[in-house]
Amino acid sequence: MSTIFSKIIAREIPARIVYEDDLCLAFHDVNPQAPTHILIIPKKEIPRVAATTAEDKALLGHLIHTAQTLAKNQGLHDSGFRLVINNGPDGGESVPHLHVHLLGGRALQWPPG
Ligand code: DGP
Repeated sequence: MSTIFSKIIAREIPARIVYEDDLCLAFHDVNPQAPTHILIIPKKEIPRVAATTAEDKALLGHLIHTAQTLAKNQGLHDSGFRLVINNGPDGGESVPHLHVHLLGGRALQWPPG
C-alpha cells in the first residue's frame, strides 16, 4: 500500500530532505517532537518492522547506520539521541511505511507514554 511517504520519495509532495541514497530517504518530520526530528525511510514499500523478512536484514541495518550518520551530522553524537520505530496500533504507528525517527537536541524522557 502506498502512503504519503511514497509521494515524498517520488517528489509528488514536498519535504525537507536531508539525505538520499539508492535505498533510503531522510527528511524532517512535519510535526517535530524535539529540536532534531528526522525520519529515515526505506524506498522499498515496507509497512512496518513486523512485515520485514530475512531479505530485509541489510536494509534494516542500513537505516540504522544512516540514522547514526545523520545524528553525527546534526551534532548529536556527544549529547545523545534516540532512535524510535513505532509498530502497529499499540506502538503508535500512524503512517504504514517503515520509518526510523531520529530525535535529539533535548533531554528525552523515559519511559515513553
Ligand atoms: P509514526 O507515528 O511513527 O507513524 O510517525 C509518523 C510521522 O510522520 C509523524 O511523526 C508525523 C510524520 N509525518 C506524517 N505525514 C508527514 C508528511 O507529509 N511530511 C512529513 N515531513 N512528515 C510527516
